[in-house]
Amino acid sequence: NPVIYLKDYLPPAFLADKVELTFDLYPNQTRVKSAIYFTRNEKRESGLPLELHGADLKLISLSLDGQSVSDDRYVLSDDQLVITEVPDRFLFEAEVEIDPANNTSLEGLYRSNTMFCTQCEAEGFRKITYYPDRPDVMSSFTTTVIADKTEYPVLLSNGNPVDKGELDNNRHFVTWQDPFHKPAYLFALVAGDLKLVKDSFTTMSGREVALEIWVEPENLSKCDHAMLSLKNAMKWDEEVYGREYDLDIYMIVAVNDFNMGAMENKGLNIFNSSCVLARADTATDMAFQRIEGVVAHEYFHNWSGNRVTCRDWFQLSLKEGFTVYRDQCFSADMNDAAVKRIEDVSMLRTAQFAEDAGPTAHPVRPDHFIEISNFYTLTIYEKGSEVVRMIANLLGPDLFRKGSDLYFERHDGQAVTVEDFVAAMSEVSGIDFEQFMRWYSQAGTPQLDVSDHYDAETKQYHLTIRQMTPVTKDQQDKLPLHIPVKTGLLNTDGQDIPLILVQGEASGQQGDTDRVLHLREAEQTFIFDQIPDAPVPSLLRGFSAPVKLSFPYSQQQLLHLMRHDSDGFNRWDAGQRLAVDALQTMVSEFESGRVPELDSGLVEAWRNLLGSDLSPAILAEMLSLPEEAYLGEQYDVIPVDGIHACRRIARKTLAQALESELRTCLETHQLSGPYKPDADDIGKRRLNNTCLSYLMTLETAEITERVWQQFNQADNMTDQQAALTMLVHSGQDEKAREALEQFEQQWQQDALVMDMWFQVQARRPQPDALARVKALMSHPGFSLKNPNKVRSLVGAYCGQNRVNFHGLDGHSYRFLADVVLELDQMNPQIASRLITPLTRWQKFDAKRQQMMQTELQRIAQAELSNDLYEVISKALP
Ligand code: DPP
Ligand code: ZN
Repeated sequence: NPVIYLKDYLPPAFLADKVELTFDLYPNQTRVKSAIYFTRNEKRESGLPLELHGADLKLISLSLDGQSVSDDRYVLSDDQLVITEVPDRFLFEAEVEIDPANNTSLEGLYRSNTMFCTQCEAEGFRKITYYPDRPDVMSSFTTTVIADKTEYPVLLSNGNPVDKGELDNNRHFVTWQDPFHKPAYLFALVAGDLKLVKDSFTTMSGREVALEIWVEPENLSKCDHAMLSLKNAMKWDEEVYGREYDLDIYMIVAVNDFNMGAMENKGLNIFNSSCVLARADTATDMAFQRIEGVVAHEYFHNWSGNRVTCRDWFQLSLKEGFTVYRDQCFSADMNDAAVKRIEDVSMLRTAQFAEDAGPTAHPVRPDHFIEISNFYTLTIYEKGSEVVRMIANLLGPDLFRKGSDLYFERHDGQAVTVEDFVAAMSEVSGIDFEQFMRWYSQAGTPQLDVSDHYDAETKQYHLTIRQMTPVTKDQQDKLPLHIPVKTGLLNTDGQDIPLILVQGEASGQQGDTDRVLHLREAEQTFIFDQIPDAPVPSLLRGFSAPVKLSFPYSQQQLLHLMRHDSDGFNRWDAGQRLAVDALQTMVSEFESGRVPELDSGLVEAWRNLLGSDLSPAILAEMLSLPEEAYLGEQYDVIPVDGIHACRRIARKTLAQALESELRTCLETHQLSGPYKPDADDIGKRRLNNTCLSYLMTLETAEITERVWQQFNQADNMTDQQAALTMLVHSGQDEKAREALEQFEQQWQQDALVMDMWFQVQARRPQPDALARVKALMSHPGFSLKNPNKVRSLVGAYCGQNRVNFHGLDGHSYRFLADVVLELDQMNPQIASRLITPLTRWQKFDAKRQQMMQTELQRIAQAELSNDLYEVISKALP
């Protein structure tokens, strides 16, 4: 299992000027003919052989400039074709045979139900034909697709259709031409019996673009939201980044079997059906919002990814971090910005921080890998986005726009590096990013410890910040980072104090009420002048850097921030800190055998929230206790049972104490009229279901009946699914069984809705969960070959049902190892992702650690894919 290093990067020996492909599609014996015009790259020495990638290919024929290549001139191995003594310019032609129907890895060309589709990022094109499968080889592609006319009436590839016609034996063909040079990872092909939803968009320069969403016939009614999202994204990218679409046609295809969420192939996006299909009665608000975000994300890649791509895969975050940042800003503009920020930060702090502290921790730009598929991670995407966000905040909106304009213009058509991006930002702003670049090379979540001191005599306020990045598995030495800490100070009335900084570097003007402190040293003191009384600091406003920050807040101070902070994010965060403190106290009581009781201060804070005039969406966020996973992150050794038990007790205590307030809240925010997935209605539904699920902890017949009514009568999936979850996760087994049966009856034909049905059961807290999950693996709707099903059942159980997954009998650990071993034979990418919960053994007690390690060792004994091997070898003690 060779390790690939960034420092070993060399430009390609040959460039491809032009590529012509012909696919003769058959499920088991597809023939792929390629004609590639190669030119020796002047950046490399002369005389180098031609090295092409290739995997699972059967070579039929090979020729150079029309002459077949004799056996002694090439070497064929498992993953390469090497031809020696080639001229400086030549035409390479090959024919290979592949077997899409047996391609269960879902990389390269494969079958999903009855259609053919592709996934080439990162290194899937080599499963289609021999090619320099690396992003710095960019070429124009012409693709002819031939298939049976009846079974595959629709034949798609990148670019514009330029020719089509009939052939013998009921076959037909379409030829597509993509004028834009692209790396092979952006190649796509689809063939199937698909139906079309069509619309159009007029670009800012007045060009009309055809928008097409291709789906299986039964899904025609589920495309409106994706289409609307696409048009909004196109308009937004013109307005906010000045970026216009460049082809005459933009296609999206929905596919049921897909490893990722979606793929930005030039002109022909291929989507996991879960990220495109939505109808009020089948998809939740969360799904609607995810679709909006993913459609936009893939669209934005047309510039941040396709027109300007990555030089090598170590630069993955160059396109992903930037594009996530872009889609987050888009969603914030389309919805409630504060809620969006809260959701994104919650995910980052829960899951990315855990990754950054675990055995697979890696920098935003990794410097080595075995299998690049393992690096499509929260660190590359979400932390990568936070790094871009910090740059954007350091520059401000106008300079950031100038910087992105420069980056796109200067590098259009090129494959570039993180340095090129940062150089553009530095050039337009004059900011020195040298220290900042450590964010790209240093793994681990920085910890900031802040202390303060108020001097009543000088009226000065001192903030001392210490930073420390913990060592990670493969990086021992960490250097101080350049960290923007957006700060405000509240006076006793809750108003922001004008900030006059007399020591320390900060952006903004003297007298502003928000200043971004520039922390550069391991320890630094910032001094504010003319502060009349001891203030309450509001630190890291808007979550201005992806760090953990601790400050010895008193309960009074947190209540003050919760009520008055002008920064919506920090108002929420103050409430979360209060709740974490209260829950940690309960967990200590639980651990020492006492009966845990919820601090009455928290009850009163929540009562105040319910009486406040916050918007429903923010109120719903603020009323939600931190998730078990986030609470777990606060410990070195996670008290799994204590966290689960105490969180339940806390929820019930709140419901008992605040029953009438919760009922009032529920009555005040009832919705009327048809379902709309807009920010207001989503916020109201979320608030109502939050209140209802608190009340459900009381398990009275009346509340259960109310939930049952909602389950039965809801005209939208958000309310139906929320009610189903409340029933299935309650202690009322009979009701749970009835609801599940009815739901299955209603939705068994709809695979995406059934994913939720699997998930709700996988997350059930009752101790029968593992037995149920095992039984559901034999359900006719379940398949180990379908990633959505695996994620909904096995992934949800192992990743989200912590109290059962970490059961002390160790059965769940064994179960996960068994599933992963079986899955690795079919789909290595999904197998190596699914194993994640077992790799986090360091965070558990000795007994659990030992059982988890035993399973990892058992897996290590087997013959493994590169993907799984890399993760297991990092995770083993
Ligand atoms: N399809 C994945 C994404 O858009 C990888 N590019 O993030
Ligand atoms: Zn992406």
